[in-house]
Amino acid sequence: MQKEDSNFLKACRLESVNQIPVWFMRQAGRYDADYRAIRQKYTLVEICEHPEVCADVTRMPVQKLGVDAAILFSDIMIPIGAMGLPFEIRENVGPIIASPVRTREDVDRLTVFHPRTSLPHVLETIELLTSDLRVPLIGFTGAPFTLASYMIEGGPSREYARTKQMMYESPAVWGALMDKLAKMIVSYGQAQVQSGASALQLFDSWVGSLSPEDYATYVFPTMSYIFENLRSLKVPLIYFGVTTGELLSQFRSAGATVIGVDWRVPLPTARLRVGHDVALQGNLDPALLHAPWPVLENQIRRILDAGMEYPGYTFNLGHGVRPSVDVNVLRRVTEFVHEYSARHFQSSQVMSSSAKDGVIS
Ligand code: 1CP
Repeated sequence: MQKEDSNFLKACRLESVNQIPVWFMRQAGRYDADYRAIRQKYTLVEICEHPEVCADVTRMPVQKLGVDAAILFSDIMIPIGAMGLPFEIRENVGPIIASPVRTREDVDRLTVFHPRTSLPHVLETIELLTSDLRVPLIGFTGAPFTLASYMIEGGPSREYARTKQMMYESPAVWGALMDKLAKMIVSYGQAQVQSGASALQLFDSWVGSLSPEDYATYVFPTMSYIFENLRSLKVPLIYFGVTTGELLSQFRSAGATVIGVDWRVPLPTARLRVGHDVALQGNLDPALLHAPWPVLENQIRRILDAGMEYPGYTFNLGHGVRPSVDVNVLRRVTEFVHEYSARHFQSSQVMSSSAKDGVIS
């Protein structure tokens, strides 16, 4: 089967599928013993610098879970290092930046790099993967607000106080930072697709900390620019953030073609907010992966019943897989989504053909 005909890409293009495609955000990672063993030998950044190892880590969830798409193993911070801002990934914390971006001079020092020269290993990994993966590969980047939050705060944050302070107090500096990140994201996204990625996801994990008004003023123009410039690549452009229920209509008008929904927004509500000409992706609460199976199954059915109402739906979590999840549960969820949705599509086909027979006879 050509990757173009895969259920995942069909769902992203709003075409009909014979079963609902599944993948999991953060599907490669610490819940998996083989990943933990590789991490004994390499840091996360070192994995990314070794294309063979990085390709293996990317393939693992496809082989083990039977998911319908692979996502490049990387981190949203990798291109930030290439912009000349050193970072480290601290165990159980996340990205740490020793010299955060606070002034106009700090922004001006960031370089807009050429992915081929500065991140050749990322593109080599994509090339390796697209030659032998049987499912589409999703490339990704962080989106400007979320990247800026790490760059300005210097690490993970809860309040984003300094980030918002720069936004409100120094809009010109904020604008310059957004512009630089947007240019980086466009060229990095283009390079990933040119190397073989079949879709791009923009992770704006923390943009839900903004009000709809502030999103419209301080982020929307940058996101529109990015989507406008990535559109000609003709691949699905997935846009995801946490607690972004009130921003979903703006996600759609910014130009995303697939909207990632977190678990706080029921899918029918998300549909009302984004309309019918974009695809949806989501939205099981990752905490449910620890629930007893009957509870979990019930909630998956509820999500699938809503998702399958319209073409253009991919099953996923409402945020990333947690390290404590049992790999067997992820496998069982994947199988259940496939089987349940295949039965649904088969029976609706039978119903529509018997309805046709009824008209003829
Ligand atoms: O070394 C480790 O194993 C540490 C955990 C880890 C992993 C597995 C980090 C540190 N990054 C990653 C890989 C990663 N990061 C992937 C892998 C591909 C896959 O999905 O299988 C992806 C897509 C990311 C993207 C990423 N990094 C996001 C966006 C998605 C999300 O979960 O919201 C964010 C916010 C980051 C920053 C980051 N990197 C690592 C951590 C622990 C964090 C979050 C820190 C925080 O809470 O702010």
